[in-house]
Formats: sequence, C-alpha cells, structure tokens
Amino acid sequence: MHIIYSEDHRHQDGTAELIDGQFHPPVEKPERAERILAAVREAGIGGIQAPDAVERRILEKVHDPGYLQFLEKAWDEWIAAHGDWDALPIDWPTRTFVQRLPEAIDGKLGYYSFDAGTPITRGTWKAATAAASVASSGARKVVGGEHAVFCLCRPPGHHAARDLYGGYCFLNNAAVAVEELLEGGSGRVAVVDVDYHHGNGTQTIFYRRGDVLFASIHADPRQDFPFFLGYVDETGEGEGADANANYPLRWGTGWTDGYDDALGAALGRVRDFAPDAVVVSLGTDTFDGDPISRFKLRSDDYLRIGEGIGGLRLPTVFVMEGGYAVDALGVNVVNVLSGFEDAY
Ligand code: SP5
Ligand code: ZN
Repeated sequence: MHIIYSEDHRHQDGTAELIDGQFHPPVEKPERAERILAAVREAGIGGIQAPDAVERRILEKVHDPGYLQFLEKAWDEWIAAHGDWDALPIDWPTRTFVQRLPEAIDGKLGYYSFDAGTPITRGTWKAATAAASVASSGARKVVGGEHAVFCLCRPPGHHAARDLYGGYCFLNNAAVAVEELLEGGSGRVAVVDVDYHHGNGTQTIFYRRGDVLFASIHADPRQDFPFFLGYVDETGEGEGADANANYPLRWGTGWTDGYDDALGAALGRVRDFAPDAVVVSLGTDTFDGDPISRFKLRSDDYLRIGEGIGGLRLPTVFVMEGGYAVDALGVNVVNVLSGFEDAY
C-alpha cells in the first residue's frame, strides 16, 4: 500500500508537556514519525509520497472557521503577548461559566482547548496542516481506486473537535479523510479507532451523522484521558442515532482478557453498517510498554488487529494517531499494516 508522509511534521516540536503536575519533554515528538517512516520503509510496505495541500474547504467541513483562524494566528498573538515560549492555556470556560470568545490570547487558548498538555509552538499550524494534507491526499488515493493507504500523520488528530484542540491534536486528520471519501463517492464510511484514548473529537464531529459510523476501543473514561466522553451509552443522536459505538476497557487489559473480544464486536458493528470505505484511527499506545498508557498488547497482537481490519475487505485509509514507546513504534505499526495486507 502507498504511504503518504510530509517532513513538515517536525515543525511541531514542543519544549514541555505538563504530565502528573510536572513539565516533561513532550512524548508526542518528531522522533515518533521518523521511527515509523524508517520501519515502513525497511519492511517494504510501499512507496512513500509527499501530500498535496488539503483544501481549506475540506478543513471547513470538519472545523469551525473561527477556530481555524485562531489556530493559524495563535502563535503570533502569543509571542506578541509573552515571547518565544510554548503557548499553553491555563483557564477554561467550564460548567456555569459564559461561553464567550475573549480578546486576549490567553483567553482564546482556553476557549478553544480542553487540556493543558498540548503546546502550540511556532510551527504548530504548519505541522498540523501538513498532517491534514497527508490524510486528505491518502483518502484521495483510495477514492482513485487504491485498496488501502497509510497516512503517516503527525501531529495526531482524533482528539480535535469542531472547535477544540487537545490531546496533542489540532486538526482532525481522520475526519478530513472521511470527508474526502464522502466527497469522492462513498455513501457511508466507518471509522474504527484503536488508539488507547477515546477519539472524543471524531465522535463529536460525526455524532449527529447517519452516514458515518464511529466505533472506538479505548481506556475506560472513568480511569483515563480524555475522561469526559467514551462511555457505552453514547450511541449517537438525531440522524446519527445508533451510528456511534464505544468499547471502553479497564486498565491492564491485554489481548486475551478483553481486547480481542472488543475488536471483534467493533468490527461486527462495522460489517452491519455496511460502509463503502473504512478509516482507521491507528494508535499503538495500547502497547504494553507505552509510557502514558495502561493496556498490555504485545507486538504480535498488532498483526491480529491488522488481520481483523483486513478481513472486512473494504477500501481502507489508515491514519496515524498515538503511540509513544518509540523503540517499539515501528514494529507495531508495520505489524498492523502487514497483517492487513495478508488478510485483505
Ligand atoms: C493522540 C493521543 O494519543 N493523545 C493522548 C493525549 C494524552 N494526554 C494525557 C496524558 C496523561 C498521561 N498520564 C499518565 C502519565 C503516566 N505517569
Ligand atoms: Zn492515544
């Protein structure tokens, strides 16, 4: 399968991430994409191509125009106010507070975000739009007749909602791929999200849509980030009723004691939905050695994930999300893609 990659990902390179009350070097770092690129190249997964720029029109199908303008200008406003240091929010308009966009950059950061772990830097807009371009160009390849494509997106996207950033995500790359597939002639698209964290952004973007199924396997929101979405009883609304399926799993879950069954159930939902194409939000932070996660998958289990998805025999766009154990990141991603190709 073709691989789409942009070296502009490296412009997202924060100085610090707030984890457990302390500033640490960000786990979401350029080395991640470089390791994955080296591994897929060495494994001979397919040819590597640079993307064409995503159209603003597509970004505006996924995101609020005011949010996009904010992201594009946030860094300039931040350095004018505070100087050359990562921009981080510190106040939010939560329950009972008025939801009104402030003038000052500090207020805007809180208005458009949901966590303090996602630094905006000088290169954030450039890197985030490059990742969205990777997803857009990859989906267009599938529209053009390719059976599958791997979009090596970085920064990730599944936590980004219509007008919110967070969870290391700014633009929702998977949602961009969905919109390209729909525009290219797919009547129905299923998103399968196997990142350790619930894809709260993707879920909310499509929550009222009947033509897009969102199925996600993730850490139980009672225990882990993003905490406030990802429960079983979130099943969609309006036209989107019954087109949302969450499979939360407890800390410590491994392949045989929960993950395999949840994947089977999620893929069963996809089959019943009978989509024309699939977008996979591919996170490998479900790995046993991941520094911020608490599932217990082993490298071989990723072959099984790929085989399960390949068994759907549907045109598939893989969109890279999380995965922070850099030494195992390459083999885990390669295993998903080779398992898929073997089963397809
Ligand atoms: C795309 C993606 O995987 N985003 C994940 C964002 C997670 N941010 C919160 C991380 C909190 C880590 N807390 C556990 C630290 C272990 N000591
Ligand atoms: Zn994740």
